[in-house]
Amino acid sequence: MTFDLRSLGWDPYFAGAYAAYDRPSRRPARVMRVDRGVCTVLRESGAVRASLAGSVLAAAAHDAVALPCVGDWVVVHTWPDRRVTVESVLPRRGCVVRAGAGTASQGGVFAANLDVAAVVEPLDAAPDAGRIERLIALTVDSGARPVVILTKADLVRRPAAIAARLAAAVPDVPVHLVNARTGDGVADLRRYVDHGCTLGLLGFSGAGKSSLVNALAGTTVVNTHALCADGRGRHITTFCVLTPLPGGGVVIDTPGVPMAGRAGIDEGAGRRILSAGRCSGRDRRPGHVVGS
Ligand SMILES: Nc1nc2c(ncn2[C@@H]2O[C@H](COP(=O)(O)OP(=O)(O)OP(=O)(O)O)[C@@H](O)[C@H]2O)c(=O)[nH]1
Ligand SMILES: [Mg+2]
Repeated sequence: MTFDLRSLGWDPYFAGAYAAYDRPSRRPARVMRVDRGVCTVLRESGAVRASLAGSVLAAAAHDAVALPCVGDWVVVHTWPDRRVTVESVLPRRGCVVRAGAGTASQGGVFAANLDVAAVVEPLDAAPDAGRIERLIALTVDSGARPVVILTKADLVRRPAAIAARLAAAVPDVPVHLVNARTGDGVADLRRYVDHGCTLGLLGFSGAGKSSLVNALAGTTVVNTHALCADGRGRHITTFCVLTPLPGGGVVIDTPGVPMAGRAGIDEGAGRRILSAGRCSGRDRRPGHVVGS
């Protein structure tokens, strides 16, 4: 399988940064997954595992943020014995840090180069406007545009009324109602991956992030699992994973964000709205539930 890099998010910003590295046997690639220091990257020719070159390890010794993370664009070198190494991480347009991590330099990089960061919140588990605001705060400075996706619309009696109440708490942020089981509302999310855009999904374990990835992909690409008897998620997704979608664009699934505490998050930041990304579908009416 081959990929048009533009459908994975390659654009003039990254092409400009890559120009300095363009040499025979080097190619740009996007990080799909990082597993114990080994990256799975997508090149035009498909997915390949790549270990980290000494230059990347040396940079990471000074600052953990220099380590490649999911969503990064990197320069890979294919050696004569067909080994592939990550030689450099191209400058990020932005990255999302973990709740409580404070700053990226504390090593909490979650995912890089998101165009849209979706806060995923299930309707059946007492959705909480404060929690949604805190997750939106995580996207501040990431350069991504925040949206809210309310999942499990089939499990409550008046989903539209709950959505309208939550939407009022996050002015200027589009709010979507989705039922991943039937696919209702999923088509509206596709606008966020138009033109090779990158949609990242953030939310607590069991919120339905991986189910959304599968619904967007139209097939099962990541595992999901029923909740525990007490309604808690099982932390089924333990790595960030980037999935290319049919028709272009990519979605990044993430492990459940820890919900305890709010250290390192500027409360006011959650109320500031990020600058618009380069995606289409910029519906920015205050308190608006998309599709209602
Ligand atoms: N009824 C209903 N169930 C859903 C919906 N979306 C997800 N689920 C179920 O919720 C459970 C958890 O979904 P996941 O997609 O695994 O949740 P997750 O956010 O990826 O969880 P972690 O990987 O643990 O972070 C699964 O049993 C899903 O089938 C929905 O729209 N409606
Ligand atoms: Mg998951």
